[in-house]
Amino acid sequence: MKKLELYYYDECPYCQIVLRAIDANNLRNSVTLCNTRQHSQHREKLMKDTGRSTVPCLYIDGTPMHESSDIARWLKEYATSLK
Ligand SMILES: N[C@@H](CCC(=O)N[C@@H](CS)C(=O)NCC(=O)O)C(=O)O
Repeated sequence: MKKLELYYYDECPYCQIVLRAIDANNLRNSVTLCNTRQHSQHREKLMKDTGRSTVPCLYIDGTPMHESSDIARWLKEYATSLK
């Protein structure tokens, strides 16, 4: 199992795409949600690691991936590999 952490905030429509992909692929229990608006330490970590505060960002075993479409595609492939 990989360690998956999604940096996001609810008001971001691109984050909603990824949250829907998490639900559609039954991965809700596999992804830790890190809200960057509710917890400044998450935003600061994102800034430190990537140089920007852009969400969504999925950390896969500590490596950040941006772009909602790339993340949604990766989650679908990952979920398939778990079956
Ligand atoms: N092309 C990106 C767009 C992501 C994006 O524009 N996110 C906005 C929020 S909706 C953002 O993080 N803006 C900078 C910020 O809030 O600091 C994607 O599809 O993931």
